Amino acid sequence: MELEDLKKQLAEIEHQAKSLAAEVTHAEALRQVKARILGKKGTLGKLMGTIRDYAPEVRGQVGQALNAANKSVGRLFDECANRFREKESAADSARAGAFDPTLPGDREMPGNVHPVTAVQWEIERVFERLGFTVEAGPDMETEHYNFEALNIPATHPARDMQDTFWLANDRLLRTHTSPVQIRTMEKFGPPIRCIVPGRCFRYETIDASHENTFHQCEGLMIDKDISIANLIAVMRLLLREVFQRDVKIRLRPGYFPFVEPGFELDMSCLICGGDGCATCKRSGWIEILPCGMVHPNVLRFGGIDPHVFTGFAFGLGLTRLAMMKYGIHDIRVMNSGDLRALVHPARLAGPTITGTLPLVIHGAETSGDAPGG
Ligand code: FA5
Repeated sequence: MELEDLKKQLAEIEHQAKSLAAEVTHAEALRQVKARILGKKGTLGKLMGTIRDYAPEVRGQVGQALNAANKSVGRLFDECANRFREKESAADSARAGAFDPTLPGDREMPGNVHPVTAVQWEIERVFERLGFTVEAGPDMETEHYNFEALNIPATHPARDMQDTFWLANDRLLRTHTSPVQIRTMEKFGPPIRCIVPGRCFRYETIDASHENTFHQCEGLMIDKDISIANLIAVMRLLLREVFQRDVKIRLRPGYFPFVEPGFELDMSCLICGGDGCATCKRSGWIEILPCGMVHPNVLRFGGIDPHVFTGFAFGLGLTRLAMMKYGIHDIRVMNSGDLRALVHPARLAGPTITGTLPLVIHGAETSGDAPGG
């Protein structure tokens, strides 16, 4: 085809495209028209492939003419498509109802501290008022601090009660916050009044009240003439301050190689009111505060003369305390990233516990009647 003929044909195609674009009423019809003209087998599409049939000296002009037509038709169809889109979104808005500026906007979910952190801060405040310092120790501990210096030698059966994750560098993930007792004795010497909130790890089966990663808060008071009466008074005060009321507790003998005598302090389960549930393993009691008088051997390991100084220590189950305080039925919620857990401190911040929130993981039922150890 001569160049002049080609130009005429292109003008016709553009004219045809204009009238077709003016006629189409919806997007699907536009798509078909577009295919008929710009598609590979369309009127213009076919011509686009003919450039190489022209003699080299006119190819430049042919290319220019074809490109100009292609651009102008493409722009025409794009404008048409935009019109359809605008029409559609206007129709959508009309369907959805008119915009009402008086409606409240989407509410952002406020951030909040984790329930364990909230309880930890509260405990820190209580103890700071009593003149205690807040200490910390490493999560990755040596066998010496975690066991040996706490009067638990390698052959001691008590090691079985706290199986843990042993690391390639001969260290272990600490099973409790008690190693920091020794570290603090070594660092400061007597008199000592400190608490140690922190993360602990145990290799154990997970259920409603047991996690492999949980928080404890150690407490240690060493001075002259410290007695069990001091221990019980401080424990009572702690629970009263945290729960803002007297909580039913029971003290029973408990064995820990690093205290003598040792006690288990249980509190009445606040999830079921003491009737028995999965969280308290149907016993009505939650084991929360093991404690006792620091064993003379432990004082010696810490470089303190047991003939001059005595002391008490406790290992509060911080995660379980947070569960009791905020009515969280299942410990697995705590490390799950379930944002509903973060609602608790804000919602229940107040002088009393007002009930429990429905945070139950299905299948959380556990067997066995013994109080959760
Ligand atoms: C100890 O860890 C002792 N170090 C506590 C202690 C310190 C006793 C000082 C005497 C003097 P126990 O293994 O019972 O003890 O753990 C203490 C608390 O941590 C428990 O009462 C419980 O509330 C919590 N706890 C223990 N294991 C878990 C677990 N797997 N998941 C969640 N909480 C746990």
